[in-house]
Amino acid sequence: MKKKTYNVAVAGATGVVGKEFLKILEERRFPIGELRLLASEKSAGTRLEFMGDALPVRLLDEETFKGVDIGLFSPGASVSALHAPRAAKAGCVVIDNTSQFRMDPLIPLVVPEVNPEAIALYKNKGIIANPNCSTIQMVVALKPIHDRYKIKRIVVSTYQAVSGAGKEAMEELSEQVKSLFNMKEPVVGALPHRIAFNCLPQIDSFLDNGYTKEEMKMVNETKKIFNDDSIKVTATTVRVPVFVGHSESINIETVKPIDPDDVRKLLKSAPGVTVLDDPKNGVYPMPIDVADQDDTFVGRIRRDDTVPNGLNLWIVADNLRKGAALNAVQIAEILIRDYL
Ligand code: 3JN
Repeated sequence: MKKKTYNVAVAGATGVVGKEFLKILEERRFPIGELRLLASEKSAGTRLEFMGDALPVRLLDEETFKGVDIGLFSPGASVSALHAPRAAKAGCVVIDNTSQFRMDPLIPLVVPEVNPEAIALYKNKGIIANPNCSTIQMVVALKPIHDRYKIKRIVVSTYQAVSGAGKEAMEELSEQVKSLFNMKEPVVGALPHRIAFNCLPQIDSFLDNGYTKEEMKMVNETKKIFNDDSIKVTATTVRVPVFVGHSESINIETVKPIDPDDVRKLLKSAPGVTVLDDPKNGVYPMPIDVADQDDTFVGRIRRDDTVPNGLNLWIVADNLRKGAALNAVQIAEILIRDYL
């Protein structure tokens, strides 16, 4: 018989994504039996609010997953590496928000609007991977275009909010702005350089090929989610002084002739997408409008006539919601509807 409620654990509950998980579970009235909030030693012992109760945050250890149906993980890749397989062994289906398992061929990498069928593969290892935030919003908007026109090549540049780097980076941006207005030297710590009134063309560390790990996540994850190794992707990822909401400037080339009006129509009926595209009246997506919203917003849709079938778009989404917690909860909703 189907369960009425499910026991859920949130690992990394005190982080920015952890807190977003709680907000979204509450908003969407996820049918929770028991909710276990888990964190490292540093944060265990504190309390977080859920549905009007102040729930204790417990230490993430080997015992914590007994009797848990679904684990929503965002504790950092090394913690997931250790605890996700343990949780899965205890019978909990883990939806992991870190990069740890994304490229494991036995573990599905899922965006519900794009490849919900891959969720069935959770049975392989008891783990489902949630893609990187920058990848998620890009594939949500490009999936309908890929299905109709077949995308050959994607050139993407990102403008990523500091919340993607965690609460320390958010505090650092605030503190640096205050310092600069008070003629004090801004303190740099959470990000590689000063972020206030600046742009940093580095997210995560550099690899030998000259790209950052964040850039290569976008390349490799897109191929896996689209199940298409032939699609060419090249990325430049940039941190900008915005608190919430990642933006992306995207150029695509397609096999079939592509028409901007057609794309606008197509995207208007695409799941999880809102088209905001009336540039003459100043209408296009911006992070300040998109923070706290569920959809992926698309604007500035226009032809690139420097190549035979080219198109430019501007895509913005809340990196903590669709880019992380919301995507994972949507996966959990399909899991309980179709599998658990
Ligand atoms: O910086 C951003 O905007 C997104 C950051 C993602 C991130 C940060 C640290 C570690 C990840 C990720 O989700 O890929 C990871 C990781 O899990 O490797």
